[in-house]
Amino acid sequence: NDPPEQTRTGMSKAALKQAYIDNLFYIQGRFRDVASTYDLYMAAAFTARDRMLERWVESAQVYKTSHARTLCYLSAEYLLGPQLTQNLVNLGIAKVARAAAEELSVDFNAILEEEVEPGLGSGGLGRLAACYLDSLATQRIPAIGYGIRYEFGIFDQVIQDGWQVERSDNWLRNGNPWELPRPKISFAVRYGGHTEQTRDQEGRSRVRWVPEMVIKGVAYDTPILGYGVRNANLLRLWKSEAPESFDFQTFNVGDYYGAVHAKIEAETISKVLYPNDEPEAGKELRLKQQYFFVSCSMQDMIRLHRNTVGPLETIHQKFVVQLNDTHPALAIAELMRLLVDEQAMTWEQAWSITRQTFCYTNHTLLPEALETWSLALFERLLPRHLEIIYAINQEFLDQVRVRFLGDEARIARMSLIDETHGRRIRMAHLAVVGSRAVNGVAALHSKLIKTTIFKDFHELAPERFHTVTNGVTPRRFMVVSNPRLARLITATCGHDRWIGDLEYLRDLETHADDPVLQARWRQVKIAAKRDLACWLDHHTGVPIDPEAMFDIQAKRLHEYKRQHLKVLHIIRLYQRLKQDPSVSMVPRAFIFGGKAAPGYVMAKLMIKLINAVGEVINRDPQVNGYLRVAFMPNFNVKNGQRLYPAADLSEQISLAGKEASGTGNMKFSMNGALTIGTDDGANIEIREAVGAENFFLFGMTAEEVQRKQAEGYRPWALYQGDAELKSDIDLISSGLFSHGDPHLFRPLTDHLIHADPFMVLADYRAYLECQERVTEAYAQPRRWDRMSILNVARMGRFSSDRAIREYAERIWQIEPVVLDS
Ligand code: 26V
Repeated sequence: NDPPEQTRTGMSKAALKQAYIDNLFYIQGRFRDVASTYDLYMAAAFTARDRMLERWVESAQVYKTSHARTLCYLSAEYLLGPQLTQNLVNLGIAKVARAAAEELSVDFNAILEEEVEPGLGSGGLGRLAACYLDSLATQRIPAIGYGIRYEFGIFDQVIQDGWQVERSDNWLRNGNPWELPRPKISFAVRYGGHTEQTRDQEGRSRVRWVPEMVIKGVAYDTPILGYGVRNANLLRLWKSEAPESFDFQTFNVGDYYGAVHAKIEAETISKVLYPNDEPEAGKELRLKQQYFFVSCSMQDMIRLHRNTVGPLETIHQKFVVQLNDTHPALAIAELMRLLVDEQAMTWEQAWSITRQTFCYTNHTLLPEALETWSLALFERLLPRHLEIIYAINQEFLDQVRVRFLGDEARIARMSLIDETHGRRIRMAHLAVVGSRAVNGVAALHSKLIKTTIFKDFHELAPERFHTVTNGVTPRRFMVVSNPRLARLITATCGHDRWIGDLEYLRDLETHADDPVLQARWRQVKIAAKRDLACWLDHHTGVPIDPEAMFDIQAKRLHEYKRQHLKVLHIIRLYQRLKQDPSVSMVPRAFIFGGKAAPGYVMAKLMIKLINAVGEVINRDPQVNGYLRVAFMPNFNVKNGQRLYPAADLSEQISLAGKEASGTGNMKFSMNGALTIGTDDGANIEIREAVGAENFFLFGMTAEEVQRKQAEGYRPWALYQGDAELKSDIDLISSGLFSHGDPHLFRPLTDHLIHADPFMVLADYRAYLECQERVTEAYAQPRRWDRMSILNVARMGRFSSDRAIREYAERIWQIEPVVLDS
């Protein structure tokens, strides 16, 4: 038993029990017998947090005294997911904490359901940032994650009459036990106004920015623990507020309403997350958000450097800044401004430091996804930064001119200013020019950025281009979300070292044919399928037989991800059954999950189509013994954790060349699902790792796609030339799935037949044939089990720990810092 003074840090069951009771009383003001489930959740969270703080303070101290090189990860999104179990696992007390709660008659599963997740991201990019935080701490890399403390995260999705309806995500409503407000860590952020030329005491010319508006950013810190180590890092999110000097008398004499309005305007900046896959369309607030968090973060970095080692000239030796896509690329201009205008450094020295500080990761090749800002908007909001960008551009283009004499077309292509679509600033070009390293997120993607969007830049400086294939954290996506599988793996391998070093999963390989393991493996899968079926029945009213093959596609709704290709497959099977009711078929449950950007009409129509097809199939007794379709509402981290363990088949069917990496593909495979996928993103590397014979590959390669597009792609001919394809599409236009209305899905079917930019029709046949091979394999359970075990055994490479080690060694040059004890 711990002595009573250790009840805030003790790890024994007795100490944890006492801590629950104390936290319930002293923080929630409740006795055990009147506490709500939410009170109990909060008490558990505070019990975990108390134990995290010790490691956190210790890490901060060691990082400071060791002058350790530190990473600043800048990301507009962090899709953290529920924190409690994750933190208990990383504290190493998941089991004993549950036992302690249960001895107090607390239903631990019920309190876990109470937790609201911080949905501060829209999809893969934000979740990647969260996996990297976990792995940075686990790999002992000193790091600070910087971002925005959105008051409203990604919307909650409800399905009404088959349509997506968005509900605001008021995640802070009941308080957030994981964060610590730091009111003393705050910075002024300025907007608008104009600049003036002045001279300093030595007579050198300087620029003064006279802003129109000043707000402040306040730090909110969340500790991030590593697994199996004492290291803890820091996620620092900025909240916007009106400045302290806000004062009705002096601010704006007599203008009470104007003053209140200004306060609201300041608070609006960190109010809401814009999904990153929504076209920005002149969203002034989004630009304000980007500058807001970047300015706070750069000021904080300078402050930290001053507090420790000192001379500003060495800041690039102390810090590396990693840009998670272009959303934080303004940091390059902001650091220049801080060094030149506020710290009186020369332009040359400031630029040399800046260029050595930043690294940039690109996450998409889609041309419509590359960020640009209209020059007029930019100038109005950030006049000084526009001057800085002009100066960077001029210097850069002068170098290009010298290298490529007279090649004016190249100059226009490489300029930071796009003059072809009304003058716009190209954020990707700013990111490349201001960084010492640029990387893609999978091998194919990294190759493609060098030959397409950054071809000219690659010709200029090939040594700056790198590749780091994405990874995901096995702590959350195996241990937390699939405890049955984790236990079976540990029992089979005879150790749990795989949790901290995923390559150890290889120890499973020799057991792949063991009938005993296979039987247990199947039991684990069916148990997860039962859990999911129960949840889906409860939330969608679609009953699913756990014995059916669970065929799952869960990801953002996008034409390039081709959820409609999956729908065509379902319709084909439906028609086959209707035409010949005696045909035998492996029963399949098709499960979808994913949100559509609120303004993306086609993606929302795809959701409606999935639900409409489901409605017809699920209630038709002639087919519903073989086919079921369910749409999981509100796919987020928490709901994802219900899907991955239960999947037999993982759908990764993007058009080759379009999915930069994908990370869901990794989460499914790590949980024993087999993949049906195209030659795209990380699919290619997953297939290499697990073996071609354990992966269902279909469709065109990225090269074939390029060739076909160059030749002139004609979907109409494909539609006319394939009777089954035609009849599947025609069935949608017939009104069968829309209560007789032939118009509802016309935008979708017309677009497929006449344009089909993501070549659904070109891959249709290959996809159906490949699905036949899937069916055949599933009909042989022992073969399937073997493939499933081998998939898990060979997924070690896709741990985010490996990805972080590659960044640290090849790109950041940061060494781990070991804490003793
Ligand atoms: C942005 C936009 C903006 C305009 C409309 C269409 C559109 C479509 C996609 C995007 C993507 C933004 C960046 C992003 O989230 N990329 C994802 O990053 C993941 C982590 O690297 C990666 O696994 C995914 O393949 C990639 O799509």
